Amino acid sequence: MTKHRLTDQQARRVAAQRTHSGIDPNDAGEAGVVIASYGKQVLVEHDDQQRTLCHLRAHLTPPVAGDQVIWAPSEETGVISALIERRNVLERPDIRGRLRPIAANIDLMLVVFAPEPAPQPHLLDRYLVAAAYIDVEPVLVLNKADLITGTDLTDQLAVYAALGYRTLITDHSMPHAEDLMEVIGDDTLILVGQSGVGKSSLIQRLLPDVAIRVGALSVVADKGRHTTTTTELFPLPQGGRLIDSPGVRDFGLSHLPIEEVERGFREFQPLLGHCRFRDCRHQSEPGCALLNAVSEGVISPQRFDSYLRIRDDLQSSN
Ligand SMILES: Nc1nc2c(ncn2[C@@H]2O[C@H](COP(=O)(O)OP(=O)(O)OP(=O)(O)O)[C@@H](O)[C@H]2O)c(=O)[nH]1
Ligand SMILES: [Mg+2]
Ligand SMILES: [Zn+2]
Repeated sequence: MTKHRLTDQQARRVAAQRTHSGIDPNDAGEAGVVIASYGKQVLVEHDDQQRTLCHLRAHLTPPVAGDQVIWAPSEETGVISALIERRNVLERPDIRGRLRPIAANIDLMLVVFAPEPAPQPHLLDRYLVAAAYIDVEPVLVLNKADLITGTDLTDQLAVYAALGYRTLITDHSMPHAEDLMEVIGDDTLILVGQSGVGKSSLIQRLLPDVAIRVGALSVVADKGRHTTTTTELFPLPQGGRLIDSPGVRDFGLSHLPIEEVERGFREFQPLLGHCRFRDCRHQSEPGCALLNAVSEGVISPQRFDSYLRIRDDLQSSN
């Protein structure tokens, strides 16, 4: 019960929002967390792990998984009257370039990759930029450890570990489940990554009694189909929450200003502002601090290439 009571600060925010949206501030309602959003209907979990499918009051910003809402029973379902201010929200542009929220109030982002399907170049770096932008700590997870051959992927993971990122090696039989549990703690984590890397399978391991859709890789690879189609929050009995998200082929960052992209490359930070020319584009200019760092092996050529690619997208979309 206490878990769902509003703090004074939250209550004030809700009251402010209700007044703002023309809703009677004396409206009864209780707090809940959004499990999943299906367009006009939203599944809310509230006291004692009860779940209620709710509609939205008109003009309310549609909530996403992880959102805290105020809701009240109404006929057979419920109705959401307010959205509590978000701590953060992960967003991504859709194919038409409109920014869409994916999930809210996230503590950690598990960026999952695997030997199969082969990692898309630059995708990990895009996620790291997205995580830095919303001030969420990313953890790089090399999954399907049973399929690892050679050292390419573990070498890649080591590059990120050397940059100070937390890293994990896992597989769905989870000999290292304790490592993952330790990372989760009481936090809300979102699992992101390409389709078929095993995000849902990891959640299934931690929640063996819950039916979760896990896909056959051949289907994913051949038809480009994604097994998980809705972002969904899974509360863990021992505390902590996992948010499963549909796999992606790419993660657009065209909505970010260039400074935010650069902030997402942590090894650039001590070098930015140290190029010979103040307006250095880091392309072929003499005295470029970034290019020098690449040739000295301080910045990995792959990471620098990711930066250039992300920057190209910004230019073409402006
Ligand atoms: N060999 C091996 N296969 C795995 C492992 N984890 C998952 N798989 C398989 O990989 C396939 C895809 O797993 P999912 O968990 O559905 O992948 P996903 O990342 O959730 O994919 P989307 O929902 O499409 O984004 C399934 O056939 C799983 O059985 C693993 O650790 N090792
Ligand atoms: Mg999935
Ligand atoms: Zn430069």
